[in-house]
Amino acid sequence: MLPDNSIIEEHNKPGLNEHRRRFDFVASGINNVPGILQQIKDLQIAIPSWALGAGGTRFGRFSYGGEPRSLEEKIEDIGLLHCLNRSGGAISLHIPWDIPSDIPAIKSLAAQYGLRFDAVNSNTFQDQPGQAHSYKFGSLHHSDKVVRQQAIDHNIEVIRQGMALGSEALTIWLADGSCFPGQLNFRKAWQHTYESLQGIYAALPANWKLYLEYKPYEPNFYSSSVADWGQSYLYTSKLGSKAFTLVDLGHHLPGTNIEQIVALLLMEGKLGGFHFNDSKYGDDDLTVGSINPYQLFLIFNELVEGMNSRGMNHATDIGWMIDASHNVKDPLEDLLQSVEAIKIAYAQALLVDKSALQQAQNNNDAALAQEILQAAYRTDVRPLVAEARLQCGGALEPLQAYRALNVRNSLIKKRGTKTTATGL
Ligand SMILES: [Mn+2]
Repeated sequence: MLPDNSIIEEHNKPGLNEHRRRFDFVASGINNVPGILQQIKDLQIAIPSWALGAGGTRFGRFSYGGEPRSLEEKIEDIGLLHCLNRSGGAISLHIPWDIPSDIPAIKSLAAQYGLRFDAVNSNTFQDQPGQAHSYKFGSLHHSDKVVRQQAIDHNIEVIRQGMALGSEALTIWLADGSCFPGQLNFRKAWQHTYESLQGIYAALPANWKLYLEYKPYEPNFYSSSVADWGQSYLYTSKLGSKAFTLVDLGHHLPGTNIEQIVALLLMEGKLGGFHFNDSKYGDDDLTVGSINPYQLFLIFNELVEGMNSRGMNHATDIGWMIDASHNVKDPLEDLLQSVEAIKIAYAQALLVDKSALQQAQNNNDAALAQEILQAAYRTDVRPLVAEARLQCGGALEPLQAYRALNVRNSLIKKRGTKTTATGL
């Protein structure tokens, strides 16, 4: 299924001269090009197993054909993306959608494609067939202890599955909340959620992290039991040193200053990971960088500055994941675009003249600070990202290569037009 390296090389050839011209131009204005290229290469983005099929809305779902029918085929798809862009070397699984039937076989398949297993995700926002108790009124925050215990046990089972695969983190997103005033006692809901999280936390292996994701609304529309970064931070700081807050970019109300949230969580050592996507209104799960690429850059600017100040490893000390859903695009094309947008924002953030910015800040020179940030943001770093990819054996233009190699058609031929991937 994977295109041979020589096929990618052949596809790259016609564009190499132009690439070289563009690369030399941008590189001539940058100090330490090899160091920057290495940092770009090292940043690997985990692809969610649930984003490989067509995403739906509550109104409908329009299949793309050739969607992966099994965990094996999801791994194949991510392997293919990684082969083209050399930047998606990890997979994030959702349990129970992706329970492996043969763990050694799945591990060896992933290794064959150069993929590792990033955070595993639990699911207490749906009822599964045969489940004893319903999550209709929540899971970890539920008023009934029996329901809470069922949700705790599920999360512990997800940890067990993840351990077998070599994952080292659990992501919890709770749909828990209420739709109407008076439905819930906020204090009790908080206490129940906290005690349930303690039960899960106690089952974490020593080298694991727990990521607690927040979201202001949906599916509940009056309150959410982990609604914002402050609430997540309250839980994770009480839980202990293995618990962190996860920032999903779409899980903020319009206009929220996400970069400031990121800076403060980093400062407190509580920023665990990201779910990248973009949004115009709410949890739209659009392609990363498609709506507000400047915000993405500003977030990465805080990340680079904050991680450097704490001596953190950019590639490994934060969980880099995409969480998106594709309604009108080929999901694989969308993921290639999303990964590219992340790498571009990261490369731009690496180019910010940090000492000049600090000086401008110390002098309260707002105009100069803006000039410095936008000088980096307006640099066309695409040749740097492409060069990093080329040096790793990837495609010069992954999306073009994907189309030229007719990947979707061959997937449809192999899997059929009516397949449906599990996911959102
Ligand atoms: Mn998410």
